[in-house]
Amino acid sequence: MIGLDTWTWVGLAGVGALLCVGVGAFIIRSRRRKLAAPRDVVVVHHFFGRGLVVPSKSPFPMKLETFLRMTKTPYMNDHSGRMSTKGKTPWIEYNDTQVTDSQFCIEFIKKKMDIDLNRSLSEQQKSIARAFLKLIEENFYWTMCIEMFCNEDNIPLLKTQAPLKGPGFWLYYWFVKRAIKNATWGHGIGRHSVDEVWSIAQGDIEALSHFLGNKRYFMGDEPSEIDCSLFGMLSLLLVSMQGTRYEAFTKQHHPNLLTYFQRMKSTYWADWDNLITSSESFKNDHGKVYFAENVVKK
Ligand SMILES: N[C@@H](CCC(=O)N[C@@H](CS)C(=O)NCC(=O)O)C(=O)O
Repeated sequence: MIGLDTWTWVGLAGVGALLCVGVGAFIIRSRRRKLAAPRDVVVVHHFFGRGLVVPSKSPFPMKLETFLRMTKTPYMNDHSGRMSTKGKTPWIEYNDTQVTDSQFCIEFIKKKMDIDLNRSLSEQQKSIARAFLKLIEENFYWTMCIEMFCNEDNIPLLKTQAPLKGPGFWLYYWFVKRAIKNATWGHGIGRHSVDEVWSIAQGDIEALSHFLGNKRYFMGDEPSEIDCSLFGMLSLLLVSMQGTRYEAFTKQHHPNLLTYFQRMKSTYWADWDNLITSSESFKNDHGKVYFAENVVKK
């Protein structure tokens, strides 16, 4: 009898705990309020807020925000951390439409606003830009994820930038590392050793640097779409990965990438220092509309 009662209590306690977790999760979710966005303003959803040393810890929101800045499209950021229906960030809301994936977001905005940063490129140049976009986002990006989370030399650097400290850091580290291992195993690149991946990364950095050469922008004298993606990824490589062999190799052997990065930063991100969370003047820009003056009054 006593045994049965005990198990009944254990069962009830279990159900109670599950209910508490469920209700708690519901309350937290519903508290992540939707931003009241003005009409005709693009809302960019980010996973985290601004970063310690870069305005976004992820290169994909950096790419998207750079595009919005280049095209002076009215936009605002939502840092509440809601993921897209595909479980990724960034994603956007524009009036009643949701679009996921930075590239689909750019395609959507181009169509809506009738803008095309690639208009002066030939068909052949567009093909080259597309091939480099895939190198940057589908190959090089993963090498950097592997270096940061699978090369233990970089744990001290990760600790300085992680959103959680103490035991929370190890939980965060374990969780992200596992996600990266799973994703890169499926991709294929994660089946190589960390040093083999590093040799792939060196080839990518070299290719980017050689193609850029002395040009002002990646495809020539004028900025084009590929610059948004390259700039986003260089923010990770040259700023977030400070102190790693990736950063050292690039600065030492391919300094044109650094010069290019600095030029893009001063042209499109003059407010960079005010936006990073380590800055004295950091203010969460939740609610601020960039280029509000460009909202077309209908
Ligand atoms: N192709 C996507 C990539 C976005 C992406 O990978 N975002 C990462 C953050 S850097 C993410 O949301 N990861 C969550 C996950 O994979 O579960 C894009 O261009 O938006």
